[in-house]
Amino acid sequence: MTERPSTTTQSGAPVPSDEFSLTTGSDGVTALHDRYLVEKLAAFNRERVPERNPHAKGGGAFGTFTVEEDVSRYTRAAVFQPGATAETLVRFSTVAGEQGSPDTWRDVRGFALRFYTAEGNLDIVGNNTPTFFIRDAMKFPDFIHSQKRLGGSGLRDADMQWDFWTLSPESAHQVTYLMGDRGLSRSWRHLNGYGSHTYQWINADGERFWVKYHFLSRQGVRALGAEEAERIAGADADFYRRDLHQAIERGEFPAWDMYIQVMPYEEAKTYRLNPFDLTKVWPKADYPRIKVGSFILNRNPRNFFAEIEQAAFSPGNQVPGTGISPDKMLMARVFAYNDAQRYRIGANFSQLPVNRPHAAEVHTYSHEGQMRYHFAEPEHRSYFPNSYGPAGGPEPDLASGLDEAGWETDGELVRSAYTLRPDDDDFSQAGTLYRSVFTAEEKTRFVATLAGQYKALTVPAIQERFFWYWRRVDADLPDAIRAAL
Ligand code: HDE
Repeated sequence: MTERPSTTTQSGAPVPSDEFSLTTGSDGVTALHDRYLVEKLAAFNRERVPERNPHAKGGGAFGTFTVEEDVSRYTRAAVFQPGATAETLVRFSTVAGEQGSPDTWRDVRGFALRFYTAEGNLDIVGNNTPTFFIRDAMKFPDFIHSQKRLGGSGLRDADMQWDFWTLSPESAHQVTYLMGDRGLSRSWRHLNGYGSHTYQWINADGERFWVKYHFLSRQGVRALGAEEAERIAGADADFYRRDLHQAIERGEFPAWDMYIQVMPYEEAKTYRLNPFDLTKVWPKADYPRIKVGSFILNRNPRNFFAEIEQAAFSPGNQVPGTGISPDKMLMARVFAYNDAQRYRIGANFSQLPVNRPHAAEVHTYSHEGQMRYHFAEPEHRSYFPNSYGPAGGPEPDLASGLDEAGWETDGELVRSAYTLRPDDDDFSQAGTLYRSVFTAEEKTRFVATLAGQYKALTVPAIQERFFWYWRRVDADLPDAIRAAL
């Protein structure tokens, strides 16, 4: 039995007690200079960092990604070369609930995937749905506000949710996913992940391709029933977090197969749908999925707060051979995620072990700022250009890759919706999802869910628009919902 270490202050001095404050006599007054008492209480008051807003409630694990096919004709990214492997981290989450909220509330599930690659961290921060509710970032705060709590009562509100959705018809596709089985995943192991947006891959010859990322669960996609999910929400708010943690403890490592859809660069200009509109999918008949590799999750975090709560994913974390696209949501996310993390965690969040690249080195002229931990050698200059050669610091590598992803762009500055393409509309892909993808049982559950959602509405105008919205998805839905009511 090894000796237990002595408790110390945070500056290392051994402390005499973790039970008694320092007082004058046993019954006297507490001494303000009881540094250990003050330190313990002050640290306690500062334990919480602002939770993610949205995606506050989640969990995750580490694993390994392996390339199993040859997709080098589409990308030069080291992480996607034949036989390459990379450490990964995935954080799963819900969107609307706060940190203590039940895992099994109906919601979209976040699927934030990091590859710690030899060329820097690559983050694909997606959901378990291949689409999203809106297509312009300007509406994002409004969308999230409508899913959270009324300013007056502090209560969540069905009228508010459906007021926003029925006034934003572009949401229909994603809301159809949400009200279907994918809104009640059986666990984080039983859901697929999607990059959702269109991204870009660039090969060694500089040829560009548009791609969509798909991560298909090897455990299958399974759902909870609505009653079961509700019961679990009351019995165990951390049902998913516990499930993943215990599966990995048991050595039951969940795995996902990675596929991409590839659209040749030029085709994006004439494709019948706007290929950058996040509320749309690319029909697999047009762009079949191509297998890339797979990843498993085989290591639980050793410290949940340090490694999961402080994990800072960003769609802006791209590597040579990958990039973003002119998707109005994606371009805004490149700014927003690190902005949120500078606020939530601090200016040097990327220096934390979970956010620091594992396989790539960091050489930068950024320095100082709160909690700076890694620093350059003394002879390293804090400015560039400088005349001190290698010891003076790094120099940019023009052919490196940060700017290679790109596209032609020009035009008058305007605020407007995307230009509509021949097959662009807000409802037809939602109708296809309902009619052709949902099984008969899923359709029945879906209609029952909509009936339940309708019952919670109290404002006539919103009740009316609710039926208008679902009629546009499928003409039979209003009668089916009424029959279920
Ligand atoms: Fe997020 N999103 N988001 N989001 N999102 C955040 O990042 C944001 C969007 C998603 O497990 C925040 O560090 C904007 C789409 C996931 O750490 C924040 C817009 C998709 C997670 C943020 C979007 C997502 C987040 C909250 C509109 C799927 C959890 C704190 C342009 C394709 C990541 C933070 C994790 C988290 C901003 C839209 C998924 C506030 C501005 C679309 C999975 O930065």
